[in-house]
Amino acid sequence: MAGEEVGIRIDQTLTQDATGTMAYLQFEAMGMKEIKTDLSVSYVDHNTIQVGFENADDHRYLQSVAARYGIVFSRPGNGICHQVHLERFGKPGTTLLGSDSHTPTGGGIGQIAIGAGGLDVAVAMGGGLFYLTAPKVYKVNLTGELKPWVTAKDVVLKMLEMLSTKGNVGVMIEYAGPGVASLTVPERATITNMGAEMGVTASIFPSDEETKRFLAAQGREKDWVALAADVDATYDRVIDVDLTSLEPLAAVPHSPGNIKKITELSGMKVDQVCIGSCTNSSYKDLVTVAKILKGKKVAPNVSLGIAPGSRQVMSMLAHEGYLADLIDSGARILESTCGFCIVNSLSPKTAGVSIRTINRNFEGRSGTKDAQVYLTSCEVAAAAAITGTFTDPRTLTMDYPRVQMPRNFAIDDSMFIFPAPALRETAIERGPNIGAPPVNDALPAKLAAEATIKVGDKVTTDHIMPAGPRLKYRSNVPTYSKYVFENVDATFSERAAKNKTAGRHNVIVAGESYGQGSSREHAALCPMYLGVKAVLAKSFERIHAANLVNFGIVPLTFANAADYDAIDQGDVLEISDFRSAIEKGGAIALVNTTKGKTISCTLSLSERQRKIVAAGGLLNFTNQKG
Ligand code: MIC
Ligand code: SF4
Repeated sequence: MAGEEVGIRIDQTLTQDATGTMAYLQFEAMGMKEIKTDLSVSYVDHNTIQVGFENADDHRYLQSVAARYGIVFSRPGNGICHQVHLERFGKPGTTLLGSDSHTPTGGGIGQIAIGAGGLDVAVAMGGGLFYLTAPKVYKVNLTGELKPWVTAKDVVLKMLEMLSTKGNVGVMIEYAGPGVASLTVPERATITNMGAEMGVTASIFPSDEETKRFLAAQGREKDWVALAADVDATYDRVIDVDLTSLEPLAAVPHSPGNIKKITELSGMKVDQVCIGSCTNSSYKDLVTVAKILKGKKVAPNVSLGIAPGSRQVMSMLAHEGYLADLIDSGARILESTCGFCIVNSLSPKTAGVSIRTINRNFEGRSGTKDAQVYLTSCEVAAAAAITGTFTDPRTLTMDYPRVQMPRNFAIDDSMFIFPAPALRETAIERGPNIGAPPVNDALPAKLAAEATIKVGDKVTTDHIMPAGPRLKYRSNVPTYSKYVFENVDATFSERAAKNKTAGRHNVIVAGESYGQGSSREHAALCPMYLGVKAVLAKSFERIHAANLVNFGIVPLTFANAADYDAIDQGDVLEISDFRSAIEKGGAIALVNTTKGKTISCTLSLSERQRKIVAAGGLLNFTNQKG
């Protein structure tokens, strides 16, 4: 029944380095001895900047843990987790749980692929169920065919225009209809990838002849099964998208849901173009870019960075001569990693206009606070790189380069380290920056707190826990905690820590759709470390709400959204029967003693989740159960 909590078995897991260290530290803290999934892969793709010893130590820790517990290790340089997983491991009809919000990329190959916090992934690796709200299912009926220069990115930007970035919690999207057959697997994956920006749990395509061709070209035809929805399936909503009617689009600053037509932006000067990320860096994407750039030069006012999504893509571009076309155009060729997408390089100039083929343009996420980031297809990005302005690619004086999918991809799995009995004796290597996961106390009987910070709508986990230069502290919670809300309110962490020392609790007050974006559980873990006991918001996004529960922070919702205005930052808040009210469930009365007003809050947690928060989080809960 939609809305009820269900537990599902997980066949495959993936982690990446930035969330992975904490996931494996938690796996160890739960006393797990080996993995129970069919396949678990640990990718190193996010933080490869390696200024200082921290990242290199993290990589070595991950490699040693993988060897010891029977996990496949994808070495740095092998590519971005979602792109590589699609190429080498994704299997139609299986479940995949990943400690990264873009894990739903796997829906492009017919997997039920879901993003989650690292602790949930650790539990799944150990054979535990993954709990989620049984979803509502929307069917997207695709008809027609994309016109030249219009792409899968434009399909998903159109979807974002229709569904927006909020209000879709607890929804799964199934793509169907006659238009599906015209889309290649990587194009389908571009669409399912950005379901994360809508806040849906997962998006899925059928597994058809095209899926079979892709798997065969990857030497994995045996992984194929035919999958399609039952003809009499019923849906909570049906959305029709006529592919023929679409045109090139962009998400404009500062949300993936702010959609405009490229024709509305034509002529605007561009400072930077970045092509890559798990959304748009497949072989087909980059060969198309190479064909557009061939024989031309990057405009003098533009800096163009290109990061191929995987070593497979990079190697094929090199062997087939396309890499030379990119280099000759003046593009800056970057490693096959997340790179600029996670602020590891290429922050734009002050107030710079940056066109990116990525999936998120949250304010400040590029590393430059006042940068204006636009999200587009590779075609629009390449056109802007040569003209120096937003250009409708349909106006370029060339035919659309229709790139065929290769009959055979270049398969080379030599940069994976596969599990082997001899490796099971590996000693785990822990650098000095790697600490044990912090332990929380059980939920206090009474909440006596300050509204330590009040934020608005659509606060992302990037706002809560910045990445970029702070990323190297992911394995060191005491240090990373100093940067909670760094770019929103730089003194928050200090104030929260002071309250904690004085025996006062902290509460975060927020508007709608709190916790959008990244799955980073540090956005719950570090506030927990600072003594945050509850977040009171108008609404929450799925992964973040689950992470709050996992770390013993209560996600409370305003029963009446207008009461948001009845709390100011600094107000004293109390719930006299905090713990027992949470244990019981139902309505909760919070008293704002500063204003002398009682605020009614609701708690939409299952009984299992209420027990977890009462215990102070999932680690305590699991250890209690023995
Ligand atoms: C992102 O795109 O925001 C990230 C970086 O991939 C995150 C994971 C992280 O914060 O490490 C995500 O999407 O979950
Ligand atoms: Fe990496 Fe960016 Fe994809 Fe996140 S969205 S996995 S940072 S490429």
